[in-house]
Amino acid sequence: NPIGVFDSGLGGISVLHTIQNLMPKEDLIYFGDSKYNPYGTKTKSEITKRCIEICDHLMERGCKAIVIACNTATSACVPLLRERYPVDIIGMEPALKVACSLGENQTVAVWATHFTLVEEKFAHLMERFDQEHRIVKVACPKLVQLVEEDRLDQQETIQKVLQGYIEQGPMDSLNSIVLGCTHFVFFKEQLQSILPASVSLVDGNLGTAMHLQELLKEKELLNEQGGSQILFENTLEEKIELSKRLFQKIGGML
Ligand code: DGN
Repeated sequence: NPIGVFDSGLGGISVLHTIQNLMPKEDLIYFGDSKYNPYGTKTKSEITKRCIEICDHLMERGCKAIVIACNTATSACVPLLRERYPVDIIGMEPALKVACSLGENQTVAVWATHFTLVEEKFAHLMERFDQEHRIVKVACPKLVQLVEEDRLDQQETIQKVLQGYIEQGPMDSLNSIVLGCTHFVFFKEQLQSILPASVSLVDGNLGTAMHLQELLKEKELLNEQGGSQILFENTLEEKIELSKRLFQKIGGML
């Protein structure tokens, strides 16, 4: 049976790639909800409704586990989805823990959607770290748009947008930026090239993929043999070709 992976659009393709790297023998279905993108500016109940519809669909497809490859959707409704479905539901979380484990007194900028940053789930996460570290939140909606609109080759525009967000965070003694939205991982290289080499970029993709692998192993659901098949679905038919292109751009194998 396949593993279902979904996002509000195309950002989760970066997670899909990490999953494929780690578990090359699994069949994967990627579901992008581009028609309803962005989730970052929607209400909790709107996001939850979309997520239920998508998970119902992935269950009908026989998925043995579902990855919410979206920090925003995870903040909105992961407990509810876990109660509702009989398979493992794995979510995303801004990798603040990783960023704060890089040293003492870290200065960290967390880039995410507005929704993720104002939700309770993130407030709890902050509480665990903001006594000992300096953490600044930066909402970056334009980066989501650049991916959805197929504008990743517009280097100059991207540079300006990234620079603007860098300036919204703490510039002095910055140790790391947490990429707390799956769309942002596509900008990793370019962002690293305009930051001092001492600034680390941290994302939660590998953590999520490893967690998924552990859960599948526990239940003896890991595929030991066979090649993987990847199926792309989207609420906007015309985004499927772009999905495949993005997947290959970051090194995914079709
Ligand atoms: N990719 C989503 C996330 O990780 O939060 C959000 C994108 C959006 O819908 N704004």
